Amino acid sequence: MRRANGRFFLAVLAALAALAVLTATVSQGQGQRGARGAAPAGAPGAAARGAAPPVAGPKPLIVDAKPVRSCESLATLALPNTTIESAAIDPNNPGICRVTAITTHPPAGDKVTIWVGIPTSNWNGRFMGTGGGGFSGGSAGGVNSPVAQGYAAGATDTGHAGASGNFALGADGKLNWQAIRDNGHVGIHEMTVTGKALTEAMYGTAPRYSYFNGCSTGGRQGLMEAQRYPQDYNGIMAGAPAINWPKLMMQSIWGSEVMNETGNPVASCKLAAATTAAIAACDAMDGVKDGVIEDPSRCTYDPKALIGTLAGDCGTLTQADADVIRKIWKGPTREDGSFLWYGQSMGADLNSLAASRGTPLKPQGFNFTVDWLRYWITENPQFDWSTMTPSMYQRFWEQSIEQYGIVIGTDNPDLTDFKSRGSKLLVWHGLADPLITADGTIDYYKRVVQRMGGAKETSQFMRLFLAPGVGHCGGGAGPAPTGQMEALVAWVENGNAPETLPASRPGQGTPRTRPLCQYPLVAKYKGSGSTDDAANFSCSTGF
Ligand SMILES: [Ca+2]
Repeated sequence: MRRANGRFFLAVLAALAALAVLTATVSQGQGQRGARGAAPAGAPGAAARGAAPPVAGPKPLIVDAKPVRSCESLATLALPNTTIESAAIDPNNPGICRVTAITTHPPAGDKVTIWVGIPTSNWNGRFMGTGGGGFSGGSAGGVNSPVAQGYAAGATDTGHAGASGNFALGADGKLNWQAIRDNGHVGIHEMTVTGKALTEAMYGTAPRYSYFNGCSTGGRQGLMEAQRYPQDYNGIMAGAPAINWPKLMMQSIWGSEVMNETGNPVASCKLAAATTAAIAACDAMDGVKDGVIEDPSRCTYDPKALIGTLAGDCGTLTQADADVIRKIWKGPTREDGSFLWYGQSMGADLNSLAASRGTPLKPQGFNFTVDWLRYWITENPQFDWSTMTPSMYQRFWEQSIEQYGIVIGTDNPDLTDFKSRGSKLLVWHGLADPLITADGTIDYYKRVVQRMGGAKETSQFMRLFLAPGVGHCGGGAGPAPTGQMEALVAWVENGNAPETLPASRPGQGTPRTRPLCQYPLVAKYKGSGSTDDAANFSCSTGF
């Protein structure tokens, strides 16, 4: 972000603010307050929408829980490789005991900051870990919403401040592998261990159940916990998970790379026109004309239909424009045209990743990928992504997976230990997500099903729910999930496995509601009654 201009920086700030809202939102299980097209702290166009009423937390597991020691006394607690920097009641909120701890891993000299919030009374007997967005591991404010619901909660910076990926390169110009590991998986685990220990010290009893709740990078962090530290959580909520990270980082610059290579930066209103046209062409395929493509994988719209038409102020769409748009939807390929990864789904805003700006128009590389190429791949902070040729792109793709797949890929389908502990995993993803395509999540889910003995076996501990028309972690034209955290708690503590997740989208007057069905089922209109009422839909194998 050091090359960012002022406007872009403001957009990043707006996205960060939206993420803060998002974290609170997801914690409350109120998808409708999600951020529209919000980046994992990066894309423009993020804005918080609406306001959700505060949600009551789950029923306390301990009646009238009382601390056995003062908040301040937690500062004297001895934890391995950990320094308690501060422990005090929040001066602005006497209901929260805030603890800041620093963990290090000798001899690395790294510094993982951990923020823990513990209710000063009426603790509900549970712990909740919270996640971050983009390269940001999390924020101190992430604990506020869960603490307000009675949870003890934790968050961490995963070893570095800020949202840039530049921490991967040390001051000596070499890769800082401890910082990379802290960000990849160690930080969240340390936060979990420390958070639980502090909670137990304050109340004299360990949390009965622990949950993780995150979206985007938070979703990745949740799945990493299930894969690598299955003992940490009883229930994990992973929204729009940024798994397959090394592929995702390279995929995110694919559209810009195509525009750059073909010398054809496609203007934003042309990209928007393509999305609008795809929605118009495929909206009714699901039986309900509502501005949402329920299953983008069945949409085969070809942008050649747009050639010669006018796209707002951007002029007439050309054959070359249609070729670029088709490649963005198709996704990254090798030089020989063979498959590397999934493209943007039809119905998702294409400008979040492949924006062109300026006069003359110039494709803008997605900022996380610009960081990725500079600090993680080329180890050259001056690297200019626009010098990348197709053969370099293919080589960087391979390097990305080879070098970082194990530490941050988060795509290991073996969840045997997680399953055998009786823990539960809820994953949801918006099908119009403009930053992380749901296809990557579906791909992972299918690999889990294959590894773990089939769909039925898998559904005992992991369920995937897709949200048609929903953007990144919320927003968009489709109803976003609500109450998913409550559903997870009911599954973990009472064995009530969710068949559907309720979803709602606030509009003029009555909100539009829909059931989100367990993948691969889809919500099919029964044929009568309001298409804005979830009661008129049922889960089906097809439309
Ligand atoms: Ca539709």
